[in-house]
Amino acid sequence: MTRPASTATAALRFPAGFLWGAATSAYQIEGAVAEDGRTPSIWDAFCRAPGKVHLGETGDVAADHYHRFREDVRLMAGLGLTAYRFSLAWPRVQPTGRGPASPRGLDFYRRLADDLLDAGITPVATLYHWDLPQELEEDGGWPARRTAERFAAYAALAGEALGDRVTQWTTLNEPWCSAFLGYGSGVHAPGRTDPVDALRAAHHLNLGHGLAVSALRSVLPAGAQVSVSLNLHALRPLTPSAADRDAVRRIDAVGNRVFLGPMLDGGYPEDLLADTAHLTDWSFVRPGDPAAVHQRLDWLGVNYYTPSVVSATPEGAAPAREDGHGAGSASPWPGADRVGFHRAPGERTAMGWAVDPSGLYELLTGLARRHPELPLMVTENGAAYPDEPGPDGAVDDPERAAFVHAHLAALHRAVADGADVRGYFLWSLLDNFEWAYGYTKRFGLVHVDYRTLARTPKASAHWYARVARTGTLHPPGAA
Ligand code: IFM
Repeated sequence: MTRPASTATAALRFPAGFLWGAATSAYQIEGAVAEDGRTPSIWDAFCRAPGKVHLGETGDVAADHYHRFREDVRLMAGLGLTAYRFSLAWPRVQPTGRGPASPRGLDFYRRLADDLLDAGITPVATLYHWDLPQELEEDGGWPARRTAERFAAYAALAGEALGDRVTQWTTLNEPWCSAFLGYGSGVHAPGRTDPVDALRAAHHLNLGHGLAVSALRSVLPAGAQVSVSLNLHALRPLTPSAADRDAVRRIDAVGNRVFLGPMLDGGYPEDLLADTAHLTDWSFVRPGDPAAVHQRLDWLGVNYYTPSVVSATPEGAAPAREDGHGAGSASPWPGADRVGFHRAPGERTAMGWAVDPSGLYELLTGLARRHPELPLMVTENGAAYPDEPGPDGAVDDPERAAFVHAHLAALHRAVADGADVRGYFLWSLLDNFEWAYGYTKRFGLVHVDYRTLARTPKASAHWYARVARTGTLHPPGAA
């Protein structure tokens, strides 16, 4: 691709075969939490713990996708999507987290994949988007090594049952959130707050990923592709001082390289081990683990929303906590206690996150420089806004189209500058359950009325449909 003079006005053409997708996850949209043998996950339990989720809301019904998936696939086809990224609910597929698969659980995903394929939409399945079977949490959760081994067994069951239809797989979605929000700050399920448990969880997620890649490859047909989706942090120092640059290094270590190191380079970064040495000697990493984690990937999934601005905090002062990950009393950043987070400049979404597409460009081109052989996929990017239907029932969301346009232009620029990016998945297809925020944040291309469960594609969906159909990015509102 050639670099256009101005990405604000020019139409940008994307490579042939580029995947135009939208993404969701099981607990956020499916509902039907007690149907067809599904057992509770850590999120079912967390939602019921007082004060953890806005107004005590739950995923019990969510967008009722479990019963309405046919309508949702029709919506996707109408929007011209060529790919759909969804997650399998582990407690639906293997209800207790061990033993045989549930035929009824698997059938749901078989029917979904079949409908997608009939509509010409490539299914992209994620094995784990945060809904650990509660029984496995009661047996130690991710801080326990056996959870990684069980995850690999579940991956094999899922791959064996669905591999004839689903050829694109990712193991984990955003393991940083599972480890550090789930076991560090406790703002996500299961709500534990122990920095060592968070580091143990990070290692066992890495190990689970590596074992699951091997397990998937042993059951999937040749040509199937396996990957992982990481929410990488695009980091800026508050000032150019050495102390603030060291704050960036620390957050990069415990936010990014804690996964990139073992998954792509075969080991944990020395500086991360040093930063956390006062907490743990990392003896939970056994000989052989680095090789087990370090598996060839067919592509890497990158999830990006906003950059983080960090600084060193002087001794004795409380670090600023504008990290956009909820107001937990404990920190999700072990080994980086003296790092403060500041509001990034620029417009904000309803999450309070600054809109800054340059972070996406930096992540994609940085990965391409370090791993030139590894294709990339943007597996999540999007924005929440307070969208409501107008008197005519239409949902006008110009901010979302502008957000996506700007990020796709940044992606296009990254491709022009050498990044091998194969697709883009907008978060999210539907308005859905936004974890501790309950239903207060609407990320969907499609509005969901939570009273009637009626779906209404927003104006941004019609705009995105045109992008997907033409493979060309026009500014919103352009003729
Ligand atoms: O809704 C989440 C999703 O589950 C994981 N990535 C970020 C999204 C927006 O917060």
